[in-house]
Parts: sequence; structure tokens; C-alpha cells
Amino acid sequence: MFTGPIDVSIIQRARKNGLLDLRVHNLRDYTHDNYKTVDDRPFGGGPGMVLKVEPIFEAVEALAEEGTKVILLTPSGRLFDQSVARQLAAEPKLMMICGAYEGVDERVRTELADDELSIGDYVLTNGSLAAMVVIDALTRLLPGALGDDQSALDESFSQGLLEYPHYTRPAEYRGLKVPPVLLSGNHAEIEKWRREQAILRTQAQRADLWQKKKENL
Ligand code: 21W
Repeated sequence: MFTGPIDVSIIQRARKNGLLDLRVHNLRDYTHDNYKTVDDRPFGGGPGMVLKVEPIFEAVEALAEEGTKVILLTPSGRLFDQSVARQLAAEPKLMMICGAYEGVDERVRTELADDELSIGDYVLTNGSLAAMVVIDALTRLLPGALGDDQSALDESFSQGLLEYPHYTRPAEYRGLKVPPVLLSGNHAEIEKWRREQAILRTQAQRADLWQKKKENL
């Protein structure tokens, strides 16, 4: 699950450049039985399996350092967004616990987790892809992680509007023309057009964002 994404592009470069120290641990390494059991049936009955408390406690005790913020990825966590990403990117050390099966023994949440995050209102098979999403969003915010040609300004969200439309060459493709203003060289007009487009788009696609934006105008 992790080896593909963490070995590509920006994340890998951040690791090579010493901006990011990323390690993946297997809970099975913190079990003591021959079967390396990490899950068990839920007390009280019901479907599925629950991640056991002991391997997680032992893993966190072995791996967490002074100042490590422990985050549980769970569908019932608070919603991860760009402002949470900015806060977390400023933390020196994070440890993410990925849930699996029906969930994680509640004592992990109450005793170990400093924070609980969900990446959105849809159901994944486990928390590792959610952790990968968080890692990706945080990595690009690390100072120096993006190349010169890329911007960490988070244009889509920092100003509370969606992004304006982008075009590149050719100026006409199969009769589809780039808006003439973008070819005009008039930077004030281009700025104005982009802002209008961003507003129109936000109104059409994200009434929730537009509502918030209006309050702050
Ligand atoms: C999916 C775990 C469903 C538990 C009520 C009672 C981590 C996640 C996850 C998963 C259930 C995140 C049920 C967005 C996600 C994650 C696996 C609950 C059914 N409902 N963010 N029992 N979406 N998902 N099982 O799924 O661990 S962050």
C-alpha cells in the first residue's frame, strides 16, 4: 500500500533531500504469538474484526518519541482539510495509526490518540490510503519540497475560491479557442477575468465555499 506512493515524485524527493523522514511500521512486528495476530472478534458480537489493543500500545511505546503527535485515522475523526494540513505540517513528529477491519479497540483512541482524522465522508477499506493522503498533503507544504515552478500557495483554497481555468498551447484546438483575454498581454484584464472565473466556478461547484467566502468579503 505505501511503497508505491512514497517512492514517487515529490514525496521521494523530499525524503532524499532530508526534508521528510518517513517510516512505515507493521503492527505484526509488535505481536508475540506465532500467528502474529493483530485483530480479534468484537466484544458484544457483531460483524467483522477489531484491531487489538496490545500491538498498537506496544508499537506506539516503542516508536513514539518526545513530542510525537499521535493521530488515529478513522471514519469518525474530524475532517482533514487544508487548514488541518497546514497545522500538522508544522509539527516536528507525527505518528499515524491506520485502522483496519471494523475499527480499532476504543482504548487506542482514548489513551494513545492526540488527534483523530477522517479524510472525507466515504467508506474506505482501511485507513492506510487515508494516511497516504495526509502524508501527500503535508509533504508538499514542507519548505523546499516543491520545485521553483510549483507553488505551495494552495491557490485553490487559501483565498477561499476554486481555481480559475488554465490553458496552454495551442491557442486553438479542433476549433476550441483559448479565451482571447489570456492572449492579450493585458495583465490587469487577465487578473480580473481569472477572479471572475474563480467566483463563477466556486458558486457553481461549491456553494459551501462560496457561502464562507461571502462572509469574509
Ligand atoms: C471503514 C473502518 C468503515 C471502519 C458503523 C459501525 C480512516 C477512513 C478510514 C473503515 C468502518 C478515513 C460500521 C474516510 C474512511 C478507515 C476503514 C466502520 C462499519 N459503521 N477517512 N460499523 N473514510 N476506513 N465499519 O473510511 O479506516 S480515515
